Amino acid sequence: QVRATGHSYEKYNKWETIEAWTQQVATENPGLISRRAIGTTFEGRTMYLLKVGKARPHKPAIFMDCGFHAREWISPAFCQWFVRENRMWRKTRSTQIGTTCIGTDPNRNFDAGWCKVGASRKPCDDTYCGPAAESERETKALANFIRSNLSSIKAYVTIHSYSQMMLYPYSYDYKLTENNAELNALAKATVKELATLYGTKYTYGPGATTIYPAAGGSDDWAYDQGIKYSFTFELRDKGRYGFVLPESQIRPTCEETMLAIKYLARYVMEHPY
Ligand code: ING
Ligand code: ZN
Repeated sequence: QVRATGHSYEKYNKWETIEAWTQQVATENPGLISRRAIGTTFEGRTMYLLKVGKARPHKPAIFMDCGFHAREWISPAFCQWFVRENRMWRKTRSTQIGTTCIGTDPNRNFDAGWCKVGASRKPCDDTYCGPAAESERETKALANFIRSNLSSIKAYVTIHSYSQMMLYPYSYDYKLTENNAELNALAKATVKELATLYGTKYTYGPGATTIYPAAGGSDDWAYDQGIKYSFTFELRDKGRYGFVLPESQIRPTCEETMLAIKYLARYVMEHPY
């Protein structure tokens, strides 16, 4: 099997390597994996969508993204792992005038209680919500894609790190969703499944009370678009290594996360709406 130059599922790959890998997996698996561009980042890199699975019209889908936040390296590592493993086979860099500070927090930039709480209006802050909702090319592209495919997307999953949590809406408000009881039960069962492999303990619950109140997140936005199963995963660890999770933990982290995502996918499949 020919591999994209230097790519490893157990390393933190640089962007050029990941980009070559997206091309490679698509080419190597025609009829199973297809790649398309959904937009470009502020700095001109292409945003790729990998569609995994056998194509069929009106097929329900799960949309998952990785790498919203650049320092959360384990997140894109998991998306690469996921693409290889699936047996069905399946702060931005923007500048603005008036400040030398760069970037908007993509997870504060969605149109969900935008900049109401847990977000900053100061461009230099880590949680800067941007000049407007969807001001960023990256969030705009992602939101446009989801809006265009709302009838098929039954679940939304966004992978972050760290703190070992499974979160669901809402984070922009203390209100609970209409299906809170179901999301709670599903999260409970999913983190139980995750723990079966290495005993990794996840907490779970609505974002606002489980992690912190924060507006403009993609899971809240996706939920309010009508995607009833919407989750944020915070992968390993709980702070010992934090964002600099050692490469030796890529495999175990991805293996256990696979169990969780598979469990979730099966549940969503068996509960059509
Ligand atoms: N955590 C998320 C963040 O953007 C979050 C937590 C989830 C906030 C959903 C709002 C909505 O702060 C990380 N690690 O980025
Ligand atoms: Zn994050």
